[in-house]
Amino acid sequence: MKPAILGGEPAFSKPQAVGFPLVEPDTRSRFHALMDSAFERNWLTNDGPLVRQLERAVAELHGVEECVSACNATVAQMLALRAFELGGEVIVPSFTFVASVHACAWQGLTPVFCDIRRHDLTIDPALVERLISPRTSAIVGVHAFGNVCDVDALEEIRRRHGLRLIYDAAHAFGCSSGSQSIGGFGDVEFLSFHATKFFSTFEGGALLTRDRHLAQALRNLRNFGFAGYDNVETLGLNGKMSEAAAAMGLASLPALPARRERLASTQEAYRRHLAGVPGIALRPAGVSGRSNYHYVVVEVDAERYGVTRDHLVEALWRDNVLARKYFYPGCHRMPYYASKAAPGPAPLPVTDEISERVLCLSSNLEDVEADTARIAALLQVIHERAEEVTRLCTVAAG
Ligand code: T4K
Repeated sequence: MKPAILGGEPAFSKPQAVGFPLVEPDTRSRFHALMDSAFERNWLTNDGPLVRQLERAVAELHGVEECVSACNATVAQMLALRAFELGGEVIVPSFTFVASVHACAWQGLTPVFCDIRRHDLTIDPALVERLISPRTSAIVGVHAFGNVCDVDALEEIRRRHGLRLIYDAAHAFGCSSGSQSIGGFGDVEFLSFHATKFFSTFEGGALLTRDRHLAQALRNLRNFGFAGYDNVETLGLNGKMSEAAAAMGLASLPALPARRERLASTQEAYRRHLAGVPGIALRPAGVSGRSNYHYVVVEVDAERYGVTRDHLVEALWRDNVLARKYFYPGCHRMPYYASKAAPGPAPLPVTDEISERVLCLSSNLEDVEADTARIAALLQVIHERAEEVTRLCTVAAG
């Protein structure tokens, strides 16, 4: 096999994207039937019957009393922050998708960046403790790639300091800490149902909580602040989910057990095939407990591999393997946040190191065994021809 960057034919004729939507043929036909029912009812949004049905199903699946759907996870997080009327500073990991931080900043809160733990890439409770100041009002933990945060340690910190604790569970649909499902940790957790996620409603998200009063406040906030007809009690916005989005979610639910199994065997196939490639390590899924196996996260040790992570990503794209650098750079290095930090970005050594080393590969492959073998073979050849690959990447960049 000759990598495309060295003049070979691309290893894949079609792009292999990290975010390929997971849509089985049965899911499609169920979706069409549910959409027909919505058209027959002539009820398309505003807390419709499909939305309510989906909320009940997602709550049940996660073992919590309340699920409040939203138009996406970013808005869901904003609703949670607004419901608690937070001010001041929020402690948040820098190693996350920027939405987790933007949602705080949109609410006028100051994000205080915290480093992560190397073994599971989630916020480090020992460091959270050191960042707490009189201005701190909340902690946002992110269940990165489905690894659930150290919920016990964070709960203990929150109690002792009287803070709000919110979990970004965008990656963690159906995941658990030990045997306990996500959904009931902290004050509230929110999911993303974006098209690229394990469970999708095209765009969408949801807030999970055990607190009925909080759930009612969130429902009012997502509907412009209305508490009944003509009665606006709070500063709300439009965060509603449509019936089309809910139809997609309901259509997907029966497919989830098989989808999860398929993703688990995809991870296993990657693990087998990548095992012999020097300097390449598949990060374990489900460090905290049950995983949905959606993100295939690879760590590149550039010294052993011979090619940097960035050059590897560049080479892979030429072969139609559309690897993504989730999450690079750390949010504290993004110009918008770095320029605000005084006297400069906080030192976050683990975030800096990990964000230079990780990449994600597609988990939605047509032929799991053959495709993972081909991707591993490609990584092996790139390693063997490291010098040439690096030279060509450098020339292209210069
Ligand atoms: N917190 C965390 C930890 C998150 O990861 C996210 C979002 C959020 C909060 C916020 O959730 P939402 O507000 O979005 O519900 C994507 C997604 O847009 C974003 O939802 C996701 N995390 C993030 C990790 O990835 P991009 O801009 O990197 O993805 P994009 O659009 O380039 O798609 C990735 C790949 O997927 C593309 O190469 C092509 C493929 N793709 C994508 C779509 C949308 C398809 O094949 N079909 C498609 O329909 O952000």
